[in-house]
Amino acid sequence: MFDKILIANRGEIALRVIRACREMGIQSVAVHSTADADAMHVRMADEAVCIGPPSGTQSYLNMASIISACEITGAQAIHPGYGFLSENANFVQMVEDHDITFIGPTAEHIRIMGDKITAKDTMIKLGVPCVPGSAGGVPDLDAAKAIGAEFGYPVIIKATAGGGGRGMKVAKSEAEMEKAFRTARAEGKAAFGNDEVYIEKYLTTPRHIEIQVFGDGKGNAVHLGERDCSLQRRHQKVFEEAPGPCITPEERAAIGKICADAVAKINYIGAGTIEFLYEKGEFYFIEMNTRLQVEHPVTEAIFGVDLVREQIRVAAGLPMSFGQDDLAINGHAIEVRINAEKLPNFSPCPGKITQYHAPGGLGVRMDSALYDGYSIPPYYDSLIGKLIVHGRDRPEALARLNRALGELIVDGIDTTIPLFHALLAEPAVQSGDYNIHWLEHWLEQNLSAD
Ligand code: MV4
Repeated sequence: MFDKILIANRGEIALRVIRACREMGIQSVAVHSTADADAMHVRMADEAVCIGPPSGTQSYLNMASIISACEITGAQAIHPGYGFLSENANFVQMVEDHDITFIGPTAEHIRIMGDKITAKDTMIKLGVPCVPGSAGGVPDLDAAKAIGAEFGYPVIIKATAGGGGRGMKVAKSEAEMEKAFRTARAEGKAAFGNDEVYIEKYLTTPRHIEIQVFGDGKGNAVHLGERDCSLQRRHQKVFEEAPGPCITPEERAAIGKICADAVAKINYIGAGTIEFLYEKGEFYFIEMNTRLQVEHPVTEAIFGVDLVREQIRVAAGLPMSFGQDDLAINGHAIEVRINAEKLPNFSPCPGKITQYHAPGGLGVRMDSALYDGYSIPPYYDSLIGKLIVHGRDRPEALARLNRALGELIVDGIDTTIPLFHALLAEPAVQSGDYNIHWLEHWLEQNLSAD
């Protein structure tokens, strides 16, 4: 096992990893920008190294600085958290070239899943159900129109280097194809330097269901059920739950086995998430994320496992501490993302926290790097906390969320807390009867954003 791990991240996820290290008797090294000198992750880690100026590009994305920090402190492994360098195959390569262990998948797996055409092709070969559409890239407008005619409109054109909603355009008819095709291409080129696109049948009212998988890199893998993350705004998740309110145990076991078998077959190592659209009882693969996700705590809550501990174990060459037969769902968990944002437009709202009080009690977990008097810097993501509640069933989790939100105090800035009070009063949220478009429609009608 490692003696010392460097955490190449900040905020709540850095604390999350430091906590796992401490429970495992591993020393932790924080890295930070000059703007984060007073940040909680710097205080909580055993050591800290300043790696650059405020901008993410010059600090948390600065590969050379991070490797240097490892060499100076003698850290043997790097945990990337999520975002920043967590899915950067070149970084993984550089880490390994310096004989440091990357706590996460191989550069090759990150590369495969980072290119959406290669990812989909891989999943098809592994027997994972995908959205019907083009076999690989679509070279020109004529080929695009042929796909539209074959699968029927509407279709969606996606940049292969995209993901998370960037470089995607819907064409509702052949008349819309030219503009949609050119725009998706141009966005792919501008945002990622890659204009390759592929086309899928557009599913109009799906749910976003993602399967948590975990592999040991030696051909063994498990699934930890699904999370329903359908409540999103502009491709940002705001409310996530597990298990999915609409997924039956039979559906879970079937899609879970397909996913676990797929990642076992490629010797996948560590945590991964296979994202699906779910419509009319069918799962359709869209993307795989090769990292620990923001919403991993809802899975931890219902399965009673520590996913970060497992990531560290398999990275050190140890077996996972559980197999599929050891995993059973207990109750229901919900996470809400507390962002430093001002409603109704969700505009970033950094500033000084004059008062912070975290909720507590049975079934409540607050993952946050906030403290009284902390100043949220304007340079990074607006996520400032995650409130996760766990109950014996969905109604109990909802009631507990309502209770915990009432205890939570974040003064001095605007946050998304009022949004969750309002959402909990909605019959559709109470019944779990929503799809990926529900929140955008609700916001339009209730918050009149923009
Ligand atoms: C789709 C789709 C409908 N049909 N693909 C959006 C982000 C990226 N992960 C994939 N996305 C979508 N792909 C087909 N064939 C609808 C979306 C989509 C979406 C997906 C998940 C959660 C929220 C979403 C919001 C709008 C569109």
